Amino acid sequence: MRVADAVGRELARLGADVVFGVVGSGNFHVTNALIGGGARFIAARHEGGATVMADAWARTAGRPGVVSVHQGPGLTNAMTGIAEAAKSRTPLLVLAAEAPEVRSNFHVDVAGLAAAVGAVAERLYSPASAVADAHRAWQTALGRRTVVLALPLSVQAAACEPDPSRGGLGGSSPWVGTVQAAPRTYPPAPSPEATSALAAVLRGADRPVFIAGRGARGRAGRPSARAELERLADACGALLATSAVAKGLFKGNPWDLDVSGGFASPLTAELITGADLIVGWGCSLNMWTMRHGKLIGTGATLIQVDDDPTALGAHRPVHLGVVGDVAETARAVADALGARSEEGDAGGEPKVVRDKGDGGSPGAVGTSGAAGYRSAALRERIAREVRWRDVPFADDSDGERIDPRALSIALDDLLPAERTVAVDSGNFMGYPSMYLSVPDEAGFCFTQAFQSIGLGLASAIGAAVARPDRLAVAALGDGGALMGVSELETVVRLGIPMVVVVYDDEAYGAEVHHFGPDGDPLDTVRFPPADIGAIARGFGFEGVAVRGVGDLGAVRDWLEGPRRRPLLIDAKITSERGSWWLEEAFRGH
Ligand SMILES: Cc1ncc(C[n+]2csc(CCOP(=O)(O)OP(=O)(O)O)c2C)c(N)n1
Ligand SMILES: [Mg+2]
Repeated sequence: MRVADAVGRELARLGADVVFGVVGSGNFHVTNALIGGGARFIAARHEGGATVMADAWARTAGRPGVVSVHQGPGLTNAMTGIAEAAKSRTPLLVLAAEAPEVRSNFHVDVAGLAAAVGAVAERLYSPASAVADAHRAWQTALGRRTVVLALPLSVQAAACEPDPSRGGLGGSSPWVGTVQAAPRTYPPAPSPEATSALAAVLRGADRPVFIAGRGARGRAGRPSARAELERLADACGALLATSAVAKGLFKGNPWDLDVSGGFASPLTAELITGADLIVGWGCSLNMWTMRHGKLIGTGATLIQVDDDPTALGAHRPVHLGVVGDVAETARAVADALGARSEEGDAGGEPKVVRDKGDGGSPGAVGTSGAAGYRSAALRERIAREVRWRDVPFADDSDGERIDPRALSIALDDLLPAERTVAVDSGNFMGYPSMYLSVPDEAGFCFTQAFQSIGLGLASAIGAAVARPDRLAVAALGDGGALMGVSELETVVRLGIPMVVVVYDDEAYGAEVHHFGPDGDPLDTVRFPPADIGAIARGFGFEGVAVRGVGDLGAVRDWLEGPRRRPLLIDAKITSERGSWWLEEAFRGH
């Protein structure tokens, strides 16, 4: 058997069941072997798109993504997506054909490229070791790493016969003996000392807030840590928030403050700033999530729980760092606090012991739990005010252009609740992130760790493939939309009934708002109007221009069905105002 076939088959057997890519000569056989092994292959139109699709698929499905690329330019085209995935700790395996001979036109330093963007470099070293090498790469990816597996052309083409005495290719692998040892306990439980220390701090807290991050999301077949965190939060009266990448995790909980950080609503920011204890659960508490520390009240205690010891204190000093899996730690600490059992609490109302009636200050400790930060009046206030769409604003739609807030609120009303929202980068990005609700954390795909524009459409495609039961909504700026435009064809070809919303200000708005106030010339970042609806129609979309909420009838009609073609909404938005959340971004440059 050829190495390319053995490796493809083996990866399919290990669980690579959806593979994205762009096929050239160097990854032709390995891709076909994956398909032969049962994988579904999704052809993208650009390797950047393919990689982002695989990344978004992995985030949404909670399993390792796989992307297959040609040697040389296939890999260099994929680099932005690889950087995004690596920074996001997405479990992703990049199958990168390699031309090792320096004289080859296709030669690049694959390992160097991988290392340059924080990915792990792996390689098929020889025909004899190739399948074991692929195993090792898969295992490393499972450990939440983005792995670039170089597939040298000569090794791929060589013969490799599995040892028949050890079972051959099939149900049980002849190479499993080479798999890296699993961590001693998985998921890692916190130490008893750390558990009691955290329980003691929670016991003493008057106004605790939990902020859950990526590490609280479900992965590798495990559900999210929502149930465990809610049980613990009930026991100590904590309010619940998330970082942007975990938006939706506590959807429906009456104490959910939604996203902390730049996207936080005024009430969310007020309540987090008022906390005397903030616990980051699988959350780095970085400059985005904490608004450069502005959301941390004077004297507040900071705690971080993470299964990766190197994450603790990486962005800001914490008073206590706990090494442990989020769900395991929350469960252990809830037990230590004597919280009611999960079974007993299932579906039960969160406890509010006594209302002090002041709308914000903590209630009294009761027998079945602690009021902590919670009171009946605060619960009502959260229900009334926590969503951005409930914050009053002066609508500056003028008939020619629609206010992006009014647009987003109208779309939130129109689009079905079962949706997956994927957001590109740019000035506009806060509008969909803040005004569109999502059903849970899998319903929000936020590929922003590298702050690249142009990834939003491919993110939406990957998420849509993972969750075909939900309506995929890609929210893009006009710049990002045109940068990633080739994948419109992929949406049409795959028959995905997607809604693409373009917040079209005919500019790189982020730069306009960044430099405009200084009086700098802006010609390099402004563009003539483009009929993006017509461009989309050329790809096979339905395309509509929207200049006011009155134009959204076309969206309503489309949603009613039969949704035969995907829909692109070219929303001509007002753009007088820079986004307030971007000030944070620019401070982080
Ligand atoms: C790949 C890449 N190139 C350039 C940038 C710099 N950049 C950040 S936002 C932005 C403008 C994006 O324009 P658009 O998609 O229309 O969104 P808007 O800011 O107008 O809302 C640019 C060019 C970037 N982040 N990523
Ligand atoms: Mg723009």
